[in-house]
Order: sequence, then C-alpha cells, then structure tokens
Amino acid sequence: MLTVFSEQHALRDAKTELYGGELVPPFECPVRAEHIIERVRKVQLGEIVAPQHFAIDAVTRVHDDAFIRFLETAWDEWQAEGFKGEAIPTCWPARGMQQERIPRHIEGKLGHYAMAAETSISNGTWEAARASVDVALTAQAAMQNGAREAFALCRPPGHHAAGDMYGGYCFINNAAVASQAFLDQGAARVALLDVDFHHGNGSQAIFYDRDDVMFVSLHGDPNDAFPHFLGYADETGEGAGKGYNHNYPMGPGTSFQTWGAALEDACRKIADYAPDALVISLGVDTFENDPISFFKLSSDDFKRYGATIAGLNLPSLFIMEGGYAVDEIGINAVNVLEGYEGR
Ligand code: B3N
Ligand code: ZN
Repeated sequence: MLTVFSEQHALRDAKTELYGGELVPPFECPVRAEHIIERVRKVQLGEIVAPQHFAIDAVTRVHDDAFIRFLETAWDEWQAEGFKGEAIPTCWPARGMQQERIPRHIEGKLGHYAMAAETSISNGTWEAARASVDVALTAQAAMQNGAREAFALCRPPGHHAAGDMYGGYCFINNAAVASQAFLDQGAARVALLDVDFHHGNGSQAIFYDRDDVMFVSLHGDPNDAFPHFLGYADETGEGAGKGYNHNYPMGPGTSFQTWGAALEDACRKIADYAPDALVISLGVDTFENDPISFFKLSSDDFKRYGATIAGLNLPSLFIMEGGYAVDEIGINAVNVLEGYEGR
C-alpha cells in the first residue's frame, strides 16, 4: 500500500494543552507520526512518497474562506498583541450572544472559530496543517490515478474541524477534503467511516445535509467523552442528508466484541449505500492503553478490523487521525493496514 508522508508535520509542535486546569505537554505530538512512519518502513508496507502541493481551492470546497484566512494569520495576530503563551481561546459566543459576528480582536476570533480550549495555536501550526491536507490530497490523487488503496499519514489530524471551526487537535478536515475531491473528480457517492475513538463532529457537520457522502462513526459516548455536544445516535442527517448519518456511541470499557459488532453493522450500511470510494478516518485511540480514551481494543484487534474493512471490497483511503499511546501507535495503525491487506 502507498503511504504519503510529509516531514513538515513536525512544524506542529505546540508546547501547551489545557487539561484538568493545567497547561500540560500536548498529547498530539510529533513523535506520533515518527513512530507510525518507522513502522511503515519496518513492515515494508509499500512505497512512501512526499506530498505534492495543492491549491487552496480543494480545501475551501469544504471550509469557509474566512476561516482558512483566520488559521493562516492567527499566530501572527496573537503575537502582535504581545501575548507570551500560545494562542488559547478564553471567550465564546454563549447562548443569547451574537453567534455570527466575527470580532476584530484575535481573542474574539479565537472564540468564534474554536470549539474548545485544549488546542493551542502556535508557530508552524498553519504550515503543518496545510502540509497535512496536501498529504490527504496526494493520496486521493494516487487513487484517482488507479491505486486501489492508500494511507495518508496526516498530522495534525482533521476530523473535529468543521466548515468554520477548529479544535480537538484539528485545523483542516483532511478526510472531508479528500471525500469532496473524490466527488469533484467523478464519484457519485463516498462513504466516510470514522473509527477514531472520538466522534468526528467536523466531518458530520460538513456532510450532515447531503446524500452524496454517508458519514458513519464508531466512538466513545459523548455523554462521557469529547466532543460531548455531538455524536449521539439520534443524529441521522437532515434535509437531503436524512438517513445518511449513522452514529454508534459506546460506553466506557467497550470491548472488541461490542466494537466489532458495531463495525459489522456499519459495514452493512456502507455496502447498501454502494459508494464509489471509502474514506476511513483512522484513529487508534480505541487502544486499551490509550491515555485519554476508554475503549479496550488490543493490538491484534486492529489487524482483525482491517480485514473487516477490506471485506467491503471498495477503493479505500486511510486518513490518520488520533491515537496517543505513542509507544504502540505505529504497531496499531499499521496493523489496520496490514489486516486490510490480508497480511
Ligand atoms: O478528552 C480529553 C482528555 C481526556 C482524558 C485525559 N486524561 C485522562 C489524561 C486527557 C484529555 N481532552 C479533551 C480533548 C480531546 C481531543 C481529542 C482529539 C482526538 O483524538 N480526536 O479524535
Ligand atoms: Zn480521537
């Protein structure tokens, strides 16, 4: 399987994450991608290529222009104010306040565009996010040119980013941009399967009122897990998208038996939809030893479910999302790909 990887992921190297009332070193850190690419090399998964650079137009097919300009300039604007730390939102348009107004001051802009406060914007964040979406688009282009499957080793991840919102360690929604690229290049339907521990609220929001992308997500019950305010089973789509959004929230301690049964059900829905391409938001924070999640999948389980996804027999683009057990992240992510390949 082809892997697309950019060394520029390392430009995303924030020093602070707000967790439990403290500023801690971010869970989403450069060594994650280094361990994954090491494992790709070790098992000789296949060719590894650097991304091509794509025009921003492919990104603004799913993201607002003004949001993208905000991401590009936020760090400079923050620094221009003389703030000493990394850019963290502290003020939001809460109930009864103006949701649509975009204030002039960077503090207001952060509150307008951020979904939560854990994700600091720092020097190099924009450049890394831009390289990450180039990774996804390069892998998608390889499939458009005939590859049956590809692995986009994206970092930073993307599935929490909505049309005009960042957070949950995500800035640009790599999976949504790639899904839209398939449609723009001739696909009639795309299925976006999200197996990250966290609900892909951004991907859901982007495609919620559409029937050309079916979004299917297995994740920690948002009653108990981030992002808390989206990802419930009763969110089934709206307008033309009614019936094309499927959420499988699962509780603390979920085993592979339960999770695997949900995946089988999800795959039946995808097969019935008969998409031209499958995009997989591949997070391995479902791992039993993940430090911020609560599912109980073992390293072997990742291989098993890779095989289940292969059973769909669809052109498949794997897009890297979360996973924070850094010592095992390479084994777990690549196990899915090896399981897919029947190794
Ligand atoms: O959910 C958390 C969180 C939970 C537990 C933690 N422990 C026990 C150390 C730490 C953090 N934080 C909120 C931000 C989570 C972002 C998730 C990003 C992701 O992987 N999305 O797929
Ligand atoms: Zn996650």
